[in-house]
Amino acid sequence: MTSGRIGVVVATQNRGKLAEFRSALGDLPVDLLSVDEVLPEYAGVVEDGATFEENALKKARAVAQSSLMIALADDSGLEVDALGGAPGVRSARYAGERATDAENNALLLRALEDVSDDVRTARFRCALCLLDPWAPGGEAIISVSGTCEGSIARSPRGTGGFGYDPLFIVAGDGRTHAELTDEAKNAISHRGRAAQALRPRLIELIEERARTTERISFAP
Ligand code: ITT
Repeated sequence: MTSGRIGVVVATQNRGKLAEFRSALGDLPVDLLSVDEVLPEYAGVVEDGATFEENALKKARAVAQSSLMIALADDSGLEVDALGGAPGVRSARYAGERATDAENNALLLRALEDVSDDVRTARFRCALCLLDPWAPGGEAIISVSGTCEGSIARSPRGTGGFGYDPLFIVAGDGRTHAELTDEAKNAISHRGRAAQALRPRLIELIEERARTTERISFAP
């Protein structure tokens, strides 16, 4: 880490999320470190929260407490209206505990087989939690969120992104998330929007840290 930058460990084992954070926030003086390099033993948390926010807080707390670093966690998923909001917080495990993206997508297509095009509406939601374990007075938590409206295609399209991206048609665009470049997805996606909401708060934190560092006098 170079001086004047802060290190933030990204509390995710999903490489797609990490890449999107690096693209959305990489211009800030922040080193977004992967949890694998900071905590090689980290095996994730039990994601039993009822909301994306609860799960994001749980992930951020686990990683911040183990690493003693500022941690950024993301909990996200797809809500399909015709399925009463499923898969929701279970998006990663929709087709089973260790389901692959292909298995989750196949199950989603089967579940929507008889659902007509006009009622295949859905949205991605993303809750971000940034936790600073060194904040004066205890841990400081920044929570932000983002959504992206769309609908579910009848077959996969595109090769970009990850997860349900090949099935998620962006409202008002017509392309799936997987047909967009990384930059174009970040400009409109649930995660990109949440990252934009986080940006000013993260800048404040960096400036606060810079002021604190100026007050520290190092022995010669
Ligand atoms: P971490 O918990 O380690 O961050 P994860 O992939 O298990 O990784 P979640 O528990 O938040 O993350 O599950 C989110 C799932 O929702 C993810 O596995 C995808 O299936 C789906 N998802 C979330 N954001 C997505 C996106 O931008 N594009 C496509 N699918 C997405």
